[in-house]
Amino acid sequence: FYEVHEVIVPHLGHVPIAKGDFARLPREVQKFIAFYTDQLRPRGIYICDGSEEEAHEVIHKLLERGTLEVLPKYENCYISLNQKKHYEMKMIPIVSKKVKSLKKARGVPGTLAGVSVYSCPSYICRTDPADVARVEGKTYVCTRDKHETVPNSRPDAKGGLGQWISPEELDKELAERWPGCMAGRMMYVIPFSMGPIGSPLAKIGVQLTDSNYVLLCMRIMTRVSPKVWEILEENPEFVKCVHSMGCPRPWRKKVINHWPCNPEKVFIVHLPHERKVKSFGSGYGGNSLLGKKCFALRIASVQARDEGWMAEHMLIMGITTPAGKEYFVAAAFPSACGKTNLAMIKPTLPGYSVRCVGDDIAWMKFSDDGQLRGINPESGFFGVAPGTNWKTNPNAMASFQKNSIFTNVGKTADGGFYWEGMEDEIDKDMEITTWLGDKWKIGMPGKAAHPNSRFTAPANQCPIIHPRWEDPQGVPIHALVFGGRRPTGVPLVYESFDWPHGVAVGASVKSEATAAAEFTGKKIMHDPMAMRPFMGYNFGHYLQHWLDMEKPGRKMPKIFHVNWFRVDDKGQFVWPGFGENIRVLDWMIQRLEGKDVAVETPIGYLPKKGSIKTEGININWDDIFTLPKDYWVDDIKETKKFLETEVGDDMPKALKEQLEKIEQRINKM
Ligand code: GTP
Ligand code: SPV
Ligand code: MN
Repeated sequence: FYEVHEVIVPHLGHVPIAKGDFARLPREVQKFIAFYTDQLRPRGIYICDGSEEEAHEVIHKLLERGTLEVLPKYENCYISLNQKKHYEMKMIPIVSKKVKSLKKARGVPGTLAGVSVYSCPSYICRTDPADVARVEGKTYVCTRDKHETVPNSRPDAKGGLGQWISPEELDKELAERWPGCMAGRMMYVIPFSMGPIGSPLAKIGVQLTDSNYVLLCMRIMTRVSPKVWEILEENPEFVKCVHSMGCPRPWRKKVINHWPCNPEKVFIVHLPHERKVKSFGSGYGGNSLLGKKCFALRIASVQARDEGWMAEHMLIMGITTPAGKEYFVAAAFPSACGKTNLAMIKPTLPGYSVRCVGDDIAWMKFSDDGQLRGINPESGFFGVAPGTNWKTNPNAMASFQKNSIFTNVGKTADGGFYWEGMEDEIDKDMEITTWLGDKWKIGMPGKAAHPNSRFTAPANQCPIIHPRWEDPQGVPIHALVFGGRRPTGVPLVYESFDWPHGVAVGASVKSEATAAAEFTGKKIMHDPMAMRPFMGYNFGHYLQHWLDMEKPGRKMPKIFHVNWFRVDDKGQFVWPGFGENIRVLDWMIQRLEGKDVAVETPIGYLPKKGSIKTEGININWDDIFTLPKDYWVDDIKETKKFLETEVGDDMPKALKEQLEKIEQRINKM
């Protein structure tokens, strides 16, 4: 446990350094800290070192304050399911009175399967119910030139592809939020690497935050390490991330669930030229863990544009065939549409094995030999909890049995996590406290967990994490996949004819709205490349960047489109999904291996009847693969209109041509 050193750094005035050695930080970092200390007025500066002691200290504070609650471990769950014999338990020195009494109530410390248990290594957190998802409406990119950020769209455009703010307007918005916003709070300085530390594909960031919950999650999601300071001594470039919950002391309003935030004033802005992110008012995932969407997608997409690579909202997985050949696939699905589940699937086809490299973000670059290679810039999973269970995603379940944080899930009376989808895995009569704090039981109206409740788990705890997931050179990417929630009309899988057609397929991605952002209802939304909420620059230029990736000498990956979410007239999914999705991956691999298992259709190559292995599952081929002409005539018309209206003048010519060709083919169906 730290002592507050009375170190007073002259140009910071009398703001104590609670931990760390300010004098030894790289010069640029000192300036960054000094500037924001002056503006935000925290009560102290805590320079993080990523150590275990630091985690214990922060957890201790959060438990004492009540933001986190201990969850007892999952004895019954994994023993009865015969999961890994047992997980090593970490001893966490918890000393607060409150926690001691909790431990007593459960009879901990005790033993389980011969392992001493001193305290539970996972935690549950309930946010202010007004702070539960990304807030796209309050997320901006600021550039002097508007056209750099948003396309020259047509007058009737709705403007969903990026949100621009001028520097002048930004100054006004910042002025009414930031000055003094950390008063009475500690400012944590977090040095982190996106990607394996020292990898040529990795990038450095430093985040300032007044939330120790955010620090705890950043420690899981990124590589927090003092080694970052050494890297910055050689190359002082880093992405400057500043985050505040926007709740200075003394608190002027009631703080709900020990989660001080400022929902009315949420404001997230990206300054791509300055490589800077400023996020105010929210502690939720994509709004506050700035290494994730803000840096690794919005800022990095600009870096990728400038440096000739790709920053995408994609999982990366390795699939080893029964013949022992391994293929790597990167797949982009909109938020809450199945990336984490696919990245970790437990294949149902014999002889196949899958290993996970990443579940949300891919940074990819063509190497000199023309091979696309990708890394996962993150080091943890921030996954959707509802729907996850030992049947649908046992690998995710195993990943979060320790050292994990559960946000806005329910809690069982025996101290476990609970969410919709776990009905068959707990006692039906179990008393549950919902994410809103109400008493609840299975079968009662309402939900135990928020639909966007999440687990935050270290990637290296995933039983199928790929041995090369931290390879500094990345893994070779053989295929790209797009998909979304498409209840009608869209077949299980199809393959694009070539790279430009594949780009058109990606640009046409649509999906039913999900709980990952502020949208409600079952509206079908456009989400080109699954990147609509995460673009850092003009979407038209981004589509051109995709087209420009194709160059002589490069091995262009095949591009596929999948849909796990087609339903029949009773609203039931026509495809079993999850582990059975290996059957679709198997078909893609047959295509990568040059097998003649496809038929040409107006939208792309579809599987020849019978070429998807369907033994052992009960499906109707036609339900899954028919292409209703009326549907597709309307669909391409609507997609073309959307892109032409929204991307307007910036629509790449080659893409326009692709869409026209698709339309012509469909009209001739
Ligand atoms: P983000 O973390 O928001 O980017 O989401 P994601 O794309 O990683 O989605 P995730 O894998 O967490 O899945 C979201 C929801 O879709 C969960 O409730 C899953 O249970 C459900 N889901 C995932 N895969 C399938 C599938 O193959 N079939 C069906 N029916 N549902 C699925
Ligand atoms: C998503 O919404 O795509 C997520 C969750 O992965 S968040 O980190 O909140 O963006
Ligand atoms: Mn995501």
